[in-house]
Amino acid sequence: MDDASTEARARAAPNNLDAYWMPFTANRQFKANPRLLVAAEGVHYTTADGRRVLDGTAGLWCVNAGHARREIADAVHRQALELDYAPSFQMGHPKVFEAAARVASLFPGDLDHVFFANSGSEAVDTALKIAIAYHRVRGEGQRTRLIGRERGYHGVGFGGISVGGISVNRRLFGSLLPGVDHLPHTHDRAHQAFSRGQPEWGAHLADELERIVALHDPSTIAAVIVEPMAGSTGVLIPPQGYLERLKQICDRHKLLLIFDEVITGFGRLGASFAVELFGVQPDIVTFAKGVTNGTVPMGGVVVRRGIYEAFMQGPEIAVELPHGYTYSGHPLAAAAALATLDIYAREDLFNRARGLAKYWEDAVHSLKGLPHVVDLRNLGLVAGIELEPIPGKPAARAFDAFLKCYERGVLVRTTGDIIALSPPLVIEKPEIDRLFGTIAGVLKDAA
Ligand code: PXG
Repeated sequence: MDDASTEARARAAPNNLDAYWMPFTANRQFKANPRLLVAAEGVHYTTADGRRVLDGTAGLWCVNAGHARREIADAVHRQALELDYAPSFQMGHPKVFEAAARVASLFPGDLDHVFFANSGSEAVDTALKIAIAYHRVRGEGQRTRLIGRERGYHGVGFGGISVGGISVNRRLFGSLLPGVDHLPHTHDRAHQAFSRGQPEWGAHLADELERIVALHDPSTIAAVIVEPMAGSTGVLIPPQGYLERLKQICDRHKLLLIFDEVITGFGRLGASFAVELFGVQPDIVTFAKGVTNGTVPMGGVVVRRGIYEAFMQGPEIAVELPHGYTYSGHPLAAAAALATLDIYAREDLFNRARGLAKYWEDAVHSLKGLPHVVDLRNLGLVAGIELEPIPGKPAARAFDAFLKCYERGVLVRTTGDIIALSPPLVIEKPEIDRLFGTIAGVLKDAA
């Protein structure tokens, strides 16, 4: 290629949407009609055509303290100048130790050791590997099976899609991990529709774990992984007593219980984590997203002390867990995490979310009776609005609502025919009114 055409291509690049293969996006639809965000502040985005859009989704469930927080931006900037990168293997830097201690301090009991990754998917892979390896180092290497749940989302690594239960995320990708089974999901509209908070019906669905355990024999099972509240699949709220029962069955058979708190962590449910909200203590917790307020990629795994200690044996110079990432505990992510945790504490944002949850719940359920609304669900600052699918066109009704809301200045997320909402925890009541007022208008106009 000659110089002139290279230059021409470079000049054209800013307006060329072709090269970027967008994740989890209808690429052709998007590129024909792009939705570009160019700035953000507080609970609003600014679009490329200069419109302000209310962020009903905290980005992708991650910007819990609201956008453009100066303290976080300054901390990241300072860190990049002071120590841009430090090797994560066999070397350390102060902020990653501090970040681990600060994350651990949000958990009760002996959930007190933290392994860092760079995303929720990596956190899930890490948790599954630790669970299997834990049994192995204790001399129970036959415990290799993993139990997930239908409609579960645990990111997109092979481990995550194997234990995950969303079939469209699995079907293109071959045979996945062997030795995986799934619990049934906990959602049943016939018994639960329009529940406020946790549905009363469904705790017994945890007993399905007994059936699975009997089938495979408990001595072959390493761990059970669930989202305490399933987010991506369309906001499935755990029935009252369900998680408690799951925990009892895991304890009875010595299965590790993993809570995937990538979405539910850092105040989303009106508590630090679902562990705190439900008072159920798993053995391993994954987190990501809100740990840095979405500013710098970071994820991680919190484990009980006994799990960490099980690995701390053998020669002292031996690597105890052959696992980790170049960017585990990256200095910029650690700096962002510390600044983010400071904001959460200083502004008491988890309690703020709890305080707003009732207002939010009433706003969610004000949509009852609108055209095609077949269910409404809520917990903390999360909502699921389930719409009747257009016959023969699954997901089309919700996607249309997403586009119309965006045109009217409100960003929502959809999955199938469910609208999922999860605003920054700093949202104000008039903004909640605007969010639901806009959705109500769109649903009425589309009818
Ligand atoms: N576990 C859970 C419970 C998640 O929700 C992941 C793992 C994976 O995280 P990463 O950082 O690898 O994407 C997630 C991610 C949505 C949506 O709109 C949800 C997620 C990601 C993108 C969109 O529901 N959750």
